[in-house]
Amino acid sequence: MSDSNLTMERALSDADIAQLTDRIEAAQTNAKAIPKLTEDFPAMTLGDAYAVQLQLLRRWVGAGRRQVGWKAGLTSKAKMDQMGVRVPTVGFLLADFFRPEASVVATNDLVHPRVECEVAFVTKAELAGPDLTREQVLAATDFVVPAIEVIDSRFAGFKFDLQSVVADNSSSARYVTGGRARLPADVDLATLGVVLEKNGEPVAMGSSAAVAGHPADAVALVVKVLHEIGERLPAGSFVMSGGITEAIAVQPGDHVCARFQELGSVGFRLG
Ligand code: 0L1
Ligand code: MG
Repeated sequence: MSDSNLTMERALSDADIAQLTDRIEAAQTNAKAIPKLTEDFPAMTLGDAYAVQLQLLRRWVGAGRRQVGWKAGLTSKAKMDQMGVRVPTVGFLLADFFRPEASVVATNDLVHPRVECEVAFVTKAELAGPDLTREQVLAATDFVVPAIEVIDSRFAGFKFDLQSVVADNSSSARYVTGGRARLPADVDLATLGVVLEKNGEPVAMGSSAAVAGHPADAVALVVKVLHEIGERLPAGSFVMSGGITEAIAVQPGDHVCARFQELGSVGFRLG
């Protein structure tokens, strides 16, 4: 990807954006892998990718689905280096992406499910603008809660680039919350440890510091990207602040459990 593709300027026509939205919608709805979008649209920019993501959001909300918030994607340095970016991506979260703790999360409607541990924020005041501080985010936070995100890349063979991932709603698929909701002032969000177990064995571990240095800074970056695409974060939003651990591939029958310091644990089975 050249730097010119990283611009928020649009290069594609409205008809192209509609066609790409059709492709992503079909891939997500039918759990069918597709080639990365830049194969047919090499001029596609980051701005085009967000135009696709927002068109998908408008279509689904127009069809009666409910948005609950946003997520940060590609927050860890390792993922950013891999994709050649310095700013996380965002993806929207719908109420129907939620699955209850201790439930069986189906995989027959997913392509490449992987799980990662995240701290989720629930806000009590609107957040907007390009330069929010950690303190402003924390002041607008009602509570934090532990979560596991099930990400799903819809691209064949995991071959994608930044534009394709962003158009694919930053691989958003499912999320599960549980454990113990806490006030942000009552926990040290900077250094929360978490261990991810699969079938009773630890498979990944990390510290919340892996998420943009501090999960509240990751939320500030989400709001910055939202500002760039003409969106804001209303009070009452649910925000997933980004993967603390690497994403671990899962298959039917697996049981996963994330054990967070201070926030308790959250687990479920894959079906
Ligand atoms: O939540 C995320 O970090 C999104 C990652 C997007 C790329 C991938 O699917 O690995
Ligand atoms: Mg994530």
